[in-house]
Amino acid sequence: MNNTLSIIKKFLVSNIVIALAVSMLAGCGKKDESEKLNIIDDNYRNYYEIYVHSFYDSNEDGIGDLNGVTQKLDYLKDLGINGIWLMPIMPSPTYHKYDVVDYMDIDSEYGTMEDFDKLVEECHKRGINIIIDMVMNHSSSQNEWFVKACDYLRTLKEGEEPDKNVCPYVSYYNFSKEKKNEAWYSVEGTDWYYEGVFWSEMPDLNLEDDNLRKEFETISDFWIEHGVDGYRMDAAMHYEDDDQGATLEIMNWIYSYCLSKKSDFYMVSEVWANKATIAAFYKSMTPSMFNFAAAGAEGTIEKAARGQLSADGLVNAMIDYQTTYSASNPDYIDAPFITNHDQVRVANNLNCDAGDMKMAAGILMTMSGSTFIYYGEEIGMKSQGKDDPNKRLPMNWSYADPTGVCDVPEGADNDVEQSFEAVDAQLGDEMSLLNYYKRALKLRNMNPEIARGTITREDDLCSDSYAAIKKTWTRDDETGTTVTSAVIILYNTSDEAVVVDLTADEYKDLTIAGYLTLDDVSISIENGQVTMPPQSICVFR
Ligand SMILES: [Ca+2]
Ligand SMILES: [Ca+2]
Repeated sequence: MNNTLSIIKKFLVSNIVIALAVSMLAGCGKKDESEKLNIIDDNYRNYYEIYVHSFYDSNEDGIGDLNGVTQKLDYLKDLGINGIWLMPIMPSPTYHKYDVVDYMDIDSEYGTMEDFDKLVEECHKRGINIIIDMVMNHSSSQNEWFVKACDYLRTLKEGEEPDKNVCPYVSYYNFSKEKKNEAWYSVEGTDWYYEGVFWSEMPDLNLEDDNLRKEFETISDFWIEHGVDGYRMDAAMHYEDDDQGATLEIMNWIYSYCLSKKSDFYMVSEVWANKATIAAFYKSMTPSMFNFAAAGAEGTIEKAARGQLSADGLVNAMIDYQTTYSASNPDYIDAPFITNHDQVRVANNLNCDAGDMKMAAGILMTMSGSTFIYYGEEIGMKSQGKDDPNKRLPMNWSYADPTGVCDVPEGADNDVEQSFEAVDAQLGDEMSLLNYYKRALKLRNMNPEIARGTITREDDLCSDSYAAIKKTWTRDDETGTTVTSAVIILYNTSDEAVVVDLTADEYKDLTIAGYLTLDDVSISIENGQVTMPPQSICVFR
């Protein structure tokens, strides 16, 4: 179901999977690690969300930049990432840049178009796709579209109606003589108002206007020509706040346009809402919505990680997402994440409990779809309080070596105490959170069924403290032959070891394809019994 026609580009897989299974059965553990990876070039990817300002500063001006991202691609590749999402990179007056002045340029703080081209080239060399934040609900009030529209309104005589044939920009935004609610602001020097749902300096765009659509088609041509592989759609559910049908049509229009220009174009949309609303937006027939139901302090992942949700509850939630989202779009690709740039970081939510944080990472990395890691999550970075800048603090590359470490963004605190080591120290510690993430991503990259398979529940392997699912992946190989493979994923989310019986006929031939434990305890099958350490995950074939 997740794997039909349009989405999947190449199938390099099936034979490697079989070879891998055979080699592991034979106990062949000395092969080069890279040989076991089974990374498929489709739109199921392991993404990493980057706030460029706080990631890596290549020229010592204190601000992270595109060249800094390029310099850290090997770090990301080594982590197991094969997609990056850049938060807004276009010219903007704010620290967060979610108010765009020019949709076809790079903010000078971050670098140049040449730097961007170089970044894209270096990403693609490493098999890393790059998606950019496309902020289409609103522009900056300094965008020349808005400036010209307001200038034009100021030229109108008393009682004269605006004419889009004279000034097309007047239809790019929502102007009215009536202040409809608190989100409508006065156009200075006129008796007109404009809509700005998020902020007065973020006027809402009118995406039903044909001329504006042509602008975004030209903008899409521009970025696709510069090599982007997809968009992250900011505030997608707000395109037409009073008309969900119109918003779905807008999402479908921009996706269809981009797909017509690039046949494997990816799009993931921010619909910050509950499961039912996310499902409604899948009716746009665009590939992905972030799974906000699984994210954040009250989401499925963190609740299961801290033991508030049983293992059984966890796998039931996974199946529920699949059932609910696929009913709207059978080709959907789920987009789970633990937290993003708008949320309190997982380290805070889980009280910096390394075990719970590893469990959260393990759950995420065994979920279906394209996963998203927010930069710094892999080293357990903390946020502070509820203010956004404190959720976007500089990446802690090293506490000893300041090279590349960025200044805090405007409005953030300079003295946030971190609980975990920086990247350099964690890389050298096999039991660190960072190395757990690497193992989790490797497990995912070795077993493509984890992202792509259809989930069924293994009732006989489910209880409160442990539970198992099967993920079955059916696809056509390059010769057109239908190939099916499956993995079973067993979770012990409890703080106690559990013994699970695998002697039943359907389980007795299973072999272990990989596992995730909190420390260096290994998992093996002894006389048909598998002992699962506290907070562990095991993948069987
Ligand atoms: Ca810089
Ligand atoms: Ca809007």
